[in-house]
This record gives sequence, structure tokens and C-alpha cells, in this order.
Amino acid sequence: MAIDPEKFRGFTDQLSQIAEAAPMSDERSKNLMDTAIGTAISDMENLIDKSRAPVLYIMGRSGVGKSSLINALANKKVAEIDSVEPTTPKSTPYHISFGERYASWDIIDSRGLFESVSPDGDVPADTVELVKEDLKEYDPDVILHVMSPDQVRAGKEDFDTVKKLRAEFGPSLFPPVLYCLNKVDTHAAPNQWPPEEHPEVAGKIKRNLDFVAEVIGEESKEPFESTQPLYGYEFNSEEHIGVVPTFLLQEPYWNVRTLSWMLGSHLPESAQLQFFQAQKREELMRQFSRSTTNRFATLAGGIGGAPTPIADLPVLLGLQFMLIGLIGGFSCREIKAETATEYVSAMGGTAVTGFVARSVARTLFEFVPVAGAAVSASVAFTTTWALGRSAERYFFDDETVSPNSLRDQAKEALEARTEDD
Ligand SMILES: Nc1nc2c(ncn2[C@@H]2O[C@H](COP(=O)(O)OP(=O)(O)O)[C@@H](O)[C@H]2O)c(=O)[nH]1
Ligand SMILES: [Mg+2]
Repeated sequence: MAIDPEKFRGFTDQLSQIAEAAPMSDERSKNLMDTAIGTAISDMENLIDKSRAPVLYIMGRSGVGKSSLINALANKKVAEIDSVEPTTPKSTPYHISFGERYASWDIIDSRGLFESVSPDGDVPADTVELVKEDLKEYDPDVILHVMSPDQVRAGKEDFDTVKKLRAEFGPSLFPPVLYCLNKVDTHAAPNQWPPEEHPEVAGKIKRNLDFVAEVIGEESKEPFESTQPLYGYEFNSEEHIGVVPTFLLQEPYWNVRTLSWMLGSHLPESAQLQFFQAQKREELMRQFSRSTTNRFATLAGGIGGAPTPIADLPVLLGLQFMLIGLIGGFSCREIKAETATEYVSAMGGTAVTGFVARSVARTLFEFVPVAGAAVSASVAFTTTWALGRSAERYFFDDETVSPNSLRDQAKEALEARTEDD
């Protein structure tokens, strides 16, 4: 089970009941509820209601692991590995459907693209035509350019091909490119894996990543994981997303999670939910929960884009209930009021079954450290943040951690936020 846009709509219809049942609720709250929750819902709309399949376009020479990459990302066998690719350029579209996850993907495997690059490095007309037609037909969100270490240094014309194509299209029509450096195990002797435990191999991988960055002219690169350039770089650029090393020969694959997260976080918002949900990679949905918690806390605290903090207590509770439901949904529980209620009653130490708005509102109310009905910006932020993280622990780890015990962490998150702004 995962987030179904239909069910999400049913769930949001129930939210106003929380505000109505909250202590100190009045007419004014009811009206505010509609606007504030309306903002949160429309914020989630791009993500959930307008959710659509991501469209990925895969390029790379024969044998680099394009089919392996499709299977590794999708977490199931979709593409034939070691298939004989035609010598003429021709692409294969896959529509992959993940029924029980309410998700589907479109992946276009542009087989043989670089095979037709002539030795002098020119891009033959038929290749350019193929890519042009493909881009027009499929309108991909991202291009994944797969290569292997031995080609990185020899494959200048591959990079040039993409560059020329981009120039021909104009930068705004050409999707951003993410480079996947596959087969990094070829840097290692059989007993030198994984690279985290073999600095020599790690060094070779990093040098290759640096080389890619240099060839494509991306000076401003950041290690994607702040302490670990080994997992890849993210570029500060419209043209290139980043470069990520992988091992895709067999499970356990190596570093697919980084590739997935970098790719997913650069997709248009409407394509993100289906991209992440499909993969059955809990870690990704957990990160997704965290970014939603940050978003809701920010919205509640009136920081960043939101004009005013949600000072009205009943409205804040409604917003928090929605966040809890969403996190339940991201953890693959059914998104409905009963799921959020289950968390709330676990936190309150009361066994409430079903959806009882009044007891839910009362329990949530206990976590807001204020007297009276007005909530300060920092309280709105920290309480929402702490609840989100606590809900994450409950739904993802089966742990009952009171939001109160996460308050210090929430304050740190708030300080970090305020410094960012
Ligand atoms: N050593 C090694 N082999 C790989 C890796 N990924 C894929 N392969 C193998 O490389 C061959 C070509 O892979 P395939 O996915 O069919 O490449 P494609 O032609 O680009 O679609 C297959 O035998 C794969 O099993 C990897 O990370 N390391
Ligand atoms: Mg293939």
C-alpha cells in the first residue's frame, strides 16, 4: 500500500473535523482551517493529486549496463541484460507499472546511440535525428548517461555528442543530464570490495568522478553526501545534475540509493512521488517523509515562503494530523484518518480505534507547549517538526518516541532553518 491520490482526497476531507473538535475551536478557526489546510493541500497537490509517471531517457554505449540500471532502479526485472543491440540507433520504450504502489514509470532505452558516432567524433545525422525525435515524442524529465570507467577517458566524443545535441536543441528544451559511472568494480581486484573498505579503489573511483566533472566543465561540484565524495557529486548547474558511481552486476548493488535520491530530487515535483514510491526502498521514502516534515514545519512556522505562522491552535492540529497521515502513507500504510489516529493514540497512551476526532485533537493538543489559543512561530515549527519525526519513527521503525523527547532536535532544526533564510 502506498499513497493513492484518490484516498488522499478522502483523507483531506476529514481534516476539518479535527479543527472542529479541538479545544477552543470557534467559527474563526473553522474559516482559518479552510485557508491554512487549503494551502497545505495545494502544496501537496503537485506531489500527490497531480502525480504522474517520471520519464527517464537512458543513453550510453552497448554493454555499459543500461539494462542493468533499469532493473536496479525499478527493483525488478524489466529489461533484458546482455541483449544483442541493433547496430542502427533505435530506442526501446518501457512503461513499467508498479500496481500495488500506485506508480508507473516511463523509461526509454536509447540503444546503440553512441555506436554510430564516427571515429572522427562527428555526430551522424541519424543519431541526432533519433534523439530529436525521441525527445519530442517522450519529453523526458531527465537523461541518464551511463558509462563505464574505461570509456570515461576514451569517450570524449560521447560527452561532445551530448554537448552538441544540447546546443542544437537549445538549453531550455534539453533535459538535465545525470551521469552514471557504472562498473566501478573494474577498478578493484576480486577481494577489494566494497570500496568503503579499500581506500585504493575509492581513490580510483573518485579520480574518475573528478575527471567526468572536468570534461563536462562543472567546476562547482559538491559531494552529494557531505563527508563522502565517493558516493558522487552534485553539480550546481542547469545542464548537469551530477555524477554517481555504481555497481550493478548483481545484488547487493552498490550506491543505487544515491543515484535514486539524486535523480528523484531533480525530477519535477509531479513525478517525484511515483518515482520514489515504486522502488520499495524504505530509505528513500523515509527521506521523503523528512522533507515533508520540514515543509510542514516551515509552513506552520510561517518561515520561508509562508507569510504568517499558523497561530491558531485548532488549525495547527489539523495541519499536524495531515502530516501524520502523509508519513503513514509514505511508509506504505493506507492514507486515511484511522492510520493517523493509530499513531496519535499510541503517543497518548490511549487505545482509540477508528477515527475519533475529539480524542485525537486532545492528544495532539497535549504536545503543544502553550497556554491559550495563540501559538508562536517557533512553537508552531518545533511542535510540527517533532511530531513529524516521531511519526516517522512510529511508522518506519515501529517505535514509540514521544514528540516531547524530540523537542531539542526540533529547536536545532529551526535554528538551522533560520540561518539559511
Ligand atoms: N562487472 C560489472 N558488470 C556489470 C555491471 N553492471 C552490468 N554489468 C554486466 O555488463 C553486461 C552488460 O549489461 P547490460 O545491462 O546488458 O548493458 P547495456 O547493453 O548497456 O544494456 C552484463 O553482462 C551485465 O551483467 C557492473 O557494475 N559491474
Ligand atoms: Mg541493454
